[in-house]
Amino acid sequence: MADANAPAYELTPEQKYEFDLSGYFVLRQHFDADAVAEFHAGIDELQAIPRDYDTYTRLGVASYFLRSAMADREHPFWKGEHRADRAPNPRTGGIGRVDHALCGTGKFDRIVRDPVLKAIHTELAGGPVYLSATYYIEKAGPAPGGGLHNGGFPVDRDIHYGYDHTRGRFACRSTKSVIILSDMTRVENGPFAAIPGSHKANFACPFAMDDASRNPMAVPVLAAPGDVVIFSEGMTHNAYPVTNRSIRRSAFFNYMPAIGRDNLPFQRMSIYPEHVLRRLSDQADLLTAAGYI
Ligand SMILES: O=C(O)CCC(=O)C(=O)O
Repeated sequence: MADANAPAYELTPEQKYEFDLSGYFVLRQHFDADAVAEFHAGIDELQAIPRDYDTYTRLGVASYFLRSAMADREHPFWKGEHRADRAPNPRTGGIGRVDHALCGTGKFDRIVRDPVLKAIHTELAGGPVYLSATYYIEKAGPAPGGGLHNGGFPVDRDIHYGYDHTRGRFACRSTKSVIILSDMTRVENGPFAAIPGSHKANFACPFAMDDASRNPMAVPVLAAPGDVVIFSEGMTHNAYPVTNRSIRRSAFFNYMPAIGRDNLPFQRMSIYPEHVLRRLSDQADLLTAAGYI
């Protein structure tokens, strides 16, 4: 008889080895074309939300500036200012990133409910996880890749990669699924950038961190729409610059085993607003952090 408690998916020995060694692996063609189209529609919905403090606060979505903008209605974001690598799409005016995306669209719910992603991130955490951040990134080329960030050194207990040798299981504090929504099979299109193995680094990276294309340790993670890049947030990462005029879109889902430094009160999510908890009431475990009061 099938075990009702068995996880929906278990990492293969190859995936475990690759994740442990490199800090990431790619699930190829995890989502089909219909799902990809629905996620694009979700981004369109998020971009259509008026960018004013009261609307964002009422829905529960957040500016990508997070705390600094959400705690200050006078923040330049509300006056239309943006970071260079988050400039709105010059062709559509669409904003480059909206945080707490689940609060502004139901069109990412298929990702929340995805049993395989849930099982993978649970296995990588070594126990139950909750969704601590959901957002998309859109860049209209040409656009910078943004600064490479994180790594094994200095140790950051809130995001570090871990493997528990005593129990023989992963013990990662923060892992992400990057759902690829546009063609990133060519480096010109600005694929995800990774420094493989950097989640275990014992030194700060001495190479250029402001641009992956100038860092000899970085590699492009080439991927197609429907692929999912699974990575440890402790691995040094960001993106390659988009050097042509393509539009680059991906959705980010962050899974953590417990509330960390960044969760309260305006950074990552620790509890979702009522309207999201109602809509996704079958996923309550993923939407609230253990121990949250
Ligand atoms: O745009 C990307 O692919 C990477 C973005 C990134 O580094 C992040 O969201 O932490």
